[in-house]
Amino acid sequence: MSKILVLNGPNLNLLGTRQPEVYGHTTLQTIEEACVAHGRTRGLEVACVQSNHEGALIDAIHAARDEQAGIVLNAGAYTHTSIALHDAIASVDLPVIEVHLSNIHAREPFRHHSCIAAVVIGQICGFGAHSYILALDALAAHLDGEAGA
Ligand code: CA2
Repeated sequence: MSKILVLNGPNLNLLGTRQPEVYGHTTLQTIEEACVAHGRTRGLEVACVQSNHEGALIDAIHAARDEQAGIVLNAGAYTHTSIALHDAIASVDLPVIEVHLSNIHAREPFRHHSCIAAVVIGQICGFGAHSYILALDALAAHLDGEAGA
């Protein structure tokens, strides 16, 4: 079983409590449980980490180098600001899939740019909690060596 890290950034611990019109009603715990369960069906052992701190996210990416075969990352607002996260992803030889609940390209202009897009294998956004499931499927296909995945 390949091990996968599902890593969530700032404020995502508040999911389901505020702004449901943007981020839905599903809590992070429910999303994480769904990732673990869906991962099993794809032969993936999913571990989940959330932090509100940029450095802790970078530490988690570094630690994944020795532990995991890939990362599903929702970097939250750090997506749009963090060159440090870009560099952390570039420094580990792991496939990373960028996910967002919302369609960042249909929102405010400051959300249109992703600092990490150039160093991930792909971006999935706009499907709510299902974005994570789609990302796990994409990562499973990538790890299975499927063409284009
Ligand atoms: O759509 C996404 O998944 C985002 O990564 C979410 C980030 C946002 O800054 C990105 O542009 C897009 C924000 C997460 C904030 O989550 C909240 C959850 C509940 C209440 C308030 C914020």
